[in-house]
Amino acid sequence: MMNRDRDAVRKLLADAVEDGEIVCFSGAGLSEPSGVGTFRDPGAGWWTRYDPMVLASPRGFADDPELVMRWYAARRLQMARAEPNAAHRVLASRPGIINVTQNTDDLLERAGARHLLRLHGDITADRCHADCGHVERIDLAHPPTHRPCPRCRHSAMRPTVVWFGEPLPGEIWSAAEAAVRQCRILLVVGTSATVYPAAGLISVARDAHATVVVVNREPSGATEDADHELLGSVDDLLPELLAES
Ligand code: BV8
Repeated sequence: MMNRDRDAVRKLLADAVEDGEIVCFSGAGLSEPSGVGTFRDPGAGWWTRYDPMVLASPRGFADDPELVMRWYAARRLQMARAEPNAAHRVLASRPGIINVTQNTDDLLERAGARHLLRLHGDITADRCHADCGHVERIDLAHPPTHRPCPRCRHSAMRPTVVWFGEPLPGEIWSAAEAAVRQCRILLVVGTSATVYPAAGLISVARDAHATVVVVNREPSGATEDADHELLGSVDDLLPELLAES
């Protein structure tokens, strides 16, 4: 049964104070109030200007590495100007919450989140696409464009993110699944819940009889699995729902 009652959700979250009882599964909507483009919002989303299945893929990189690295440079410049918002900060302030994020930005870390699992990698570094082991931290305010790997010179440098068609990092995925299996509440925040296997964590939570609470600006792929769904902006709703009582 869908329950949009904020007070019931606030009490549910307040009662879950032990470490790991709450897993927060987040997507691009969590960083939207910080001015970071989402992926599917009409008009604003990166996906409306470029086809993500092309640009965020090994094939897209092989076909046009200059375009792909220009796309990442534009996103990195936007992230360089972004600050953690009130939703990042309240999630980071509750040490018992395990944050499992699809986001590749560093805003949850900068807000102080300690227990963080990043399913789709980290946009703040580049690595050799041939996996020779060379990795470079990126200054988001001065993002690099297409360049060869300086160590092996067999391939080019690419962001340390998970592209479509690439596997998620095995240890992080296993840790995320295990955390969701053991949680009491899965808090689904700011995601269309359309990318797999990440979105499959919602079914993992339901199968483990956890309560699924969705906080999103609009109905999403998580709506049908939600025990509670609150519609609104994350930076308004989360501080209210997770305020220390
Ligand atoms: C895999 C990193 C297997 C890159 C991302 C064909 C070939 C291969 C695979 C597939 C295929 N067909 C399907 C698949 C599976 C594929 C997939 O799921 N495709 C989808 C499109 C159908 N998945 C994969 O390919 C995955 N890998 O399957 O590997 C494998 C196994 C072994 C060996 C080899 C292969 C890899 C998927 C990872 C892709 N990388 N990102 C980069 O960032 O450039 S995914 C990308 O989209 C983001 O990282 C994000 O994680 C993801 C989902 O987006 P959301 O975060 O949900 O954002 P979105 O804009 O969609 O929604 C935002 C929501 O927030 C909206 O609902 C909006 O209303 C709300 N909102 C906005 N503002 C606010 C708000 N809510 C509240 N407050 C606000 N202020």
